[in-house]
Amino acid sequence: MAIVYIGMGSNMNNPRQQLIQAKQSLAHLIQSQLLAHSDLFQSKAMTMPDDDEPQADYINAVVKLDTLLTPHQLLDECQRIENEQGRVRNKRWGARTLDLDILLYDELQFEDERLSIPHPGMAERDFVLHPMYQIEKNLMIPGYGELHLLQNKISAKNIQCLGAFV
Ligand code: A4P
Ligand code: MG
Repeated sequence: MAIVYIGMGSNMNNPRQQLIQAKQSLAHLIQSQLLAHSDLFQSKAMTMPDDDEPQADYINAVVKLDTLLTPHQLLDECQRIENEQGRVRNKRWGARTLDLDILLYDELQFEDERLSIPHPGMAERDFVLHPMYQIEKNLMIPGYGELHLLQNKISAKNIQCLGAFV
């Protein structure tokens, strides 16, 4: 049994509703149990430096699960849920109905052509660290260090907590 954290994000087609629906799908995931979830957070879209197309704000949250799925099986399930919710991939960091990122899978550090764990960039992202810290104060992020130290370094001034994720 592995403990996993999944980051959820949406900035298209009623983001709040997208996250609610995705949380329900994750709660029904085979061989898995939803253990906890953060509040909902809103932030400005982080975009590619050369991308000047305006994007709507994101709504983000983090959920914690236990699972018997392997990392690749979990990625398949996350991509199935993204596709069910109308995810279209046109450009990197483009607007999306739903993005599910596997942030952590136990203490695993792993990289192949489909999967990088921990999720790249997570240790510098306010919209990942602050929701995650709500769920778990004492957590080691493999390769990056303790969550509370990382979270402490990242200002919360650019994200707004929208309250309970229900
Ligand atoms: N992939 C590799 N590792 C993982 C992992 N740990 N979890 C691969 C999930 N997928 C992983 O992802 C591209 C490929 O990454 C997948 O096919 C999978 O095999 P994608 O979702 O198709 O594309 P993407 O999300 O545009 O790319 P990327 O690099 O994953 O972007 P991020 O890091 O997910 O960032 N601004 C705000 N405010 N809030 C956000 O949530 N999110 C993004 C996307 C940009 N700006 C944002 C936010
Ligand atoms: Mg992604």
